[in-house]
Amino acid sequence: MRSVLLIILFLIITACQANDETSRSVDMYNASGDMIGTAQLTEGDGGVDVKLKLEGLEPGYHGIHVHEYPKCDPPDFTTAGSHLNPDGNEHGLMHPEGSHLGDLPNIEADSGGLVDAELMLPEATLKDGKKSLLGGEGTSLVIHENQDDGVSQPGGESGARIACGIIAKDEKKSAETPTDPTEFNEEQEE
Ligand SMILES: [Cu+2]
Ligand SMILES: [Zn+2]
Repeated sequence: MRSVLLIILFLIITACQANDETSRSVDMYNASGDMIGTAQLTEGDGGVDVKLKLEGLEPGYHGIHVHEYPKCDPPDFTTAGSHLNPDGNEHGLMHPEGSHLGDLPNIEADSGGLVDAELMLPEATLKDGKKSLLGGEGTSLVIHENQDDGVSQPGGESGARIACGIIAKDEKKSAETPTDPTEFNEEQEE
């Protein structure tokens, strides 16, 4: 009897994982590989809600976007690819032919370098589909050195990528240290 119940429980859990994703916790890392906070993603009525709690940023505004690949190799995070853009739009929330699916409003770090913000990705979803943040193996969330001007191509002149977190299809990978720091030299030849 007990094993039957366990099997039923297993089937229920498996079914839930298969097609009904409604949240994701994303650990954010800086270029030195230190964790600087988290982003809580939640499926809402009008898109995906992004709750950010971060520390250790330069005070002021920073661009932030969902990028196309679930790969955050420090220190430059170029492995995250471009902004998530399944519709082939122009970059920028203020662009007349924008915006990328992954474009977000700037975040502001206070004088102590802290960010406590709630943003919205109005067209996105965590469920299946063209506008999913969990399509393929997933995507990533990238924070930039400077403010995103909302119109310049291809990235709003927001400068270097200073932090990155994996929005992984496989939930375990969203909370995994991205890369062994001792591997930097081999991986960052440019
Ligand atoms: Cu970006
Ligand atoms: Zn963009």
